[in-house]
Amino acid sequence: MATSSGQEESKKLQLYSYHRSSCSFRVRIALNLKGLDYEYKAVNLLKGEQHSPEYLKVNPIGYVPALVDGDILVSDSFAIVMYLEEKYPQHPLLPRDLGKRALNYQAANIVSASIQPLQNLDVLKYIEEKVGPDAKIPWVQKHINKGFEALEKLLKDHAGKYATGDDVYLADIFLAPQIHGSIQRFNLDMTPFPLLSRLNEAYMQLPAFQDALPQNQPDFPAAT
Ligand SMILES: N[C@@H](CCC(=O)N[C@@H](CS)C(=O)NCC(=O)O)C(=O)O
Repeated sequence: MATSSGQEESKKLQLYSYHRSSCSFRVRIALNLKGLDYEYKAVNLLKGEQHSPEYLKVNPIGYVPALVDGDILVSDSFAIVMYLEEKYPQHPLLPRDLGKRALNYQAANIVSASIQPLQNLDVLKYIEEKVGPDAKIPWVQKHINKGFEALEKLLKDHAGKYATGDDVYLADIFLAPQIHGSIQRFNLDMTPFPLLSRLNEAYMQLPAFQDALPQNQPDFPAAT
């Protein structure tokens, strides 16, 4: 039987995720926006579960997220979000206008290709070991600042309530986790980024974004 979201009841989606992972957070937002129910499969990155032989069969590069939809397995948040967009057309994540669509690809890729890879766990461990523990946060902040400066300039003439107008699209799905993590994890000063700060406030009003927050995931550590 198919549900109103187009999902077959017998084939619930499965998402391999880690609560704090910004890449998983993107996919959780997309799933929520599209009203897709899914089973949460926790992969504890701090315990190194992403390197286990079982998980490497799911994603050979050993990163979360990965999505299982029946007999289809997709890894990499960008690929997963595009897959969801094509398979489940409800709540489109891309605008029809080609220029606006390209802007969404560009903003999403600044986050996914030019910011997040430089703050990945593997990279931070390397910097900590080879350069020193004190080098880690300045390194991350330098690269986030560079990306955020570009995003502020890129979006300033296009933003409405959200990054590329008054509807939530792909760019927002990538921006929200990056901004959230930059503040919470890397203590980034957001003063130079008034537009991104305003967008962050707007995202936090939306249930699809709130429900995808790290603290609302089943693998978020319980308070002791
Ligand atoms: N381009 C990939 C990057 C995936 C990625 O870097 N995932 C991080 C969490 S956000 C991870 O699994 N890191 C584990 C590690 O570095 O060992 C995507 O967008 O899914």
